[in-house]
Amino acid sequence: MGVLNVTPDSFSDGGAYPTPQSAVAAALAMATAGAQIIDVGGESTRPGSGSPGVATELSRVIPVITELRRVSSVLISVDTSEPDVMRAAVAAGADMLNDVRALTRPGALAAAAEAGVPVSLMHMQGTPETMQQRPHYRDVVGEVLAFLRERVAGCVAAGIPPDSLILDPGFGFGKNLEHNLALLRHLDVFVAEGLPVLAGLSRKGLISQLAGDPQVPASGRLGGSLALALQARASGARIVRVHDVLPTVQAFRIMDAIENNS
Ligand code: 7PM
Repeated sequence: MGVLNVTPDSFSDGGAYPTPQSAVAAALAMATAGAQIIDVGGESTRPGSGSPGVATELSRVIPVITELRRVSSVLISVDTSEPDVMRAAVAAGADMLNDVRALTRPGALAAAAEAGVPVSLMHMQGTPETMQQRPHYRDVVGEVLAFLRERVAGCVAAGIPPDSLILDPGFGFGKNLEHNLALLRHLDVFVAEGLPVLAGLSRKGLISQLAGDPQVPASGRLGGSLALALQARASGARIVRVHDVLPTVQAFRIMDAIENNS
């Protein structure tokens, strides 16, 4: 899954696209590089960020999804928590929903059920505004798992088929380094639920923390991002959300060849 941020303030790729066409060109480049899904997001969920509002989010993502659908059959995911954006995105051709709030906003469960597409459910502690201030867990793996199970039950009760759900522990979303490492070490626990697992680790802050240099900018985190993507893949993650598609696909193809299952 390649990340396509269509926000003016994206922290990690700095890429503000001046037009829908330029965003679509970036999406096509990721697809050519081997991305099977393009995740189009119009809300910055960076720590400390506010919500742009539904109208702004719609104006950012819908023209891009419409144009990408017109020119490509690559799978399109929409990164949103807003029911109106979910509905409009699927009407414009999106193939799946990626909600960092796991369909907790009013109307989101019903919108997703009506849309009839797969949904990724992510765990977050707190809100993007405050989540990194003081993350706390007694048992991070158990608590994240319990949350995701509760959301799966809520989705099924709302009429979403269980086999269209994807689980995501939400690396960096209300987690400190210790929490992120525990989730990564125990990713098999989530895989054992029997649903596909999505892991988003690309360019995240834990890379700087582990590399011992808080100054490493997002664009200098490729080595760490690749190590984390390979680890997630080895643990059974089925979808890895990344900014750097070409190097990630290259690394995955090498591993496929070594494992002789390419
Ligand atoms: C700050 C923190 C800025 C995190 C940007 C991010 C995920 C996601 C994002 C994830 C799923 C980024 C993230 N991360 N969706 N959206 N899983 N499902 O690095 O881990 O782009 S935003």
